[in-house]
Amino acid sequence: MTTKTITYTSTFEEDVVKGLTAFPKSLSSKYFYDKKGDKLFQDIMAMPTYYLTNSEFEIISSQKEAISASFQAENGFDLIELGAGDGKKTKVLLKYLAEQNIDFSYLPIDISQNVLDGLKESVEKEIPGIDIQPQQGTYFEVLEDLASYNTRKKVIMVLGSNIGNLLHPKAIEFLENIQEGMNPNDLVFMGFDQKKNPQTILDAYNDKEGITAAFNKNVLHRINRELDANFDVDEFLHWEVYDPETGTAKSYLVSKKEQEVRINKLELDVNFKAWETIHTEISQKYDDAVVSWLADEAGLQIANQFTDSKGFYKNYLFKK
Ligand code: AVJ
Repeated sequence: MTTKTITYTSTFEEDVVKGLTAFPKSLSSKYFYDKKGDKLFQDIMAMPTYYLTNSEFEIISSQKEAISASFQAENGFDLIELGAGDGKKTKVLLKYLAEQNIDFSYLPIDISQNVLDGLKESVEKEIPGIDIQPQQGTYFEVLEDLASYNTRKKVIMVLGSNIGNLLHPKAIEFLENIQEGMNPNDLVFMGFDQKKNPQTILDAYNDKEGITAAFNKNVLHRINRELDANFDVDEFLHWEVYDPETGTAKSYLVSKKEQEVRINKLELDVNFKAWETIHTEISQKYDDAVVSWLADEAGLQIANQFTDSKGFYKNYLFKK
């Protein structure tokens, strides 16, 4: 018998093989974000039904004074943002800090140099004189680096309820990793989408325009493009469920029929039974009890919290 061995040249390839040969099948939501996916996520953030953006924008806009006051330190501070994106919400805070002549530097961290270049340009244009020092790399590489050479107070900021893509054990690991890079006076400022009317949550992930469906299905287009595959994307259905007991929203792609997909670059044939699923994303919703449990497990404490007028969303401030 001869066995052909193919060497996977990226973790994307490895993860696709693992996810599509497992039962049940899954693909990680981190692979949503190629150029097309980034654009679709921007479109999602602009939809009124995707309330998370407006809620967090409201919190930052209406409570910037109190938020800034909690960040301040005698020798100033470094505001380190993980996963900065287009910075729409962050800029409100940056503008306020700059207007108040508060001593701080802004260090956005992103894996994409492209994103960082665009952000730097727009921040410098809108907030002249700001000290912005983009750091390219994964969160942990950069946080480790900063912990080793940085002495002034750090405020680590993660907006957008991005932590919600992680199951609780991974979320604890993420918080713990951040905690390990913190000095005693450092803070974490992080957004957590809250449990609410389940219908509101379903509507946020199941818009009639089909933008979220396109975002979810983009991972199949991406496999087609990058791995020379032949997914018939229209033969998959975007399906969202929300469990109000656990607070977990889950996204699936459901095969509408029995079908076979060829992924040439991986020399892989994938069979789908009719109505077989690919799990693609979790978007966890929280309450105070769960957040304080996560914090406790990670060696952090809730120092303060800020919420919007509807109580849809909270930004927590954690200390060590
Ligand atoms: C960027 C992970 C916070 O889960 O709400 C939006 C991504 N997925 N619509 C979320 C997303 C579907 C979003 N996060």
